Amino acid sequence: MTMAKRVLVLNGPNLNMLGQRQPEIYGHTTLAGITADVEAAAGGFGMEAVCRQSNHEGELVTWIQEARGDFDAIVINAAAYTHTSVALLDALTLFEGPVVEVHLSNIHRREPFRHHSYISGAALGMIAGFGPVGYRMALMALDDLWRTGEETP
Ligand code: CA2
Repeated sequence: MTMAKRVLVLNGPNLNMLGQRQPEIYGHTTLAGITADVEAAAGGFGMEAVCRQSNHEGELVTWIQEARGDFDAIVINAAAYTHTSVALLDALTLFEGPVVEVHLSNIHRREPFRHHSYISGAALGMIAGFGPVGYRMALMALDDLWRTGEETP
């Protein structure tokens, strides 16, 4: 029997506030709701998802470093660190498996400072603008990648 692929799902600063503020941008779903949905969806794909959130850049960097050899892929919504963090880019670049970047909102419809992502340079692809379902879409992309072995250039 093949081992279930292990996916580390990381959420960055302030995403623990989901569902409590700015529902017009981020919706009514809480982080606990997203986590439950991701874990269930991962099970459906025969994967195991481990979800973590931190408000601290260094903690996210450490978790990415520790993921090497332990996880097969990383799904990450780095939140505001998306637009500032070379440290996260470097850590994700060192990770040997696929990285999928997720954003709840369409960052390209928002303020210009949100249009640039440092971490996209380490990601296979980015999903933005579809709210919480974006995490499930990321798992679907990984499932397809692992079943076909095909990466889009
Ligand atoms: O759209 C996304 O997922 C973002 O990564 C969310 C970040 C933002 O800085 C990025 O530009 C796009 C912000 C997360 C803040 O989460 C909140 C949750 C509830 C209330 C207020 C903020």
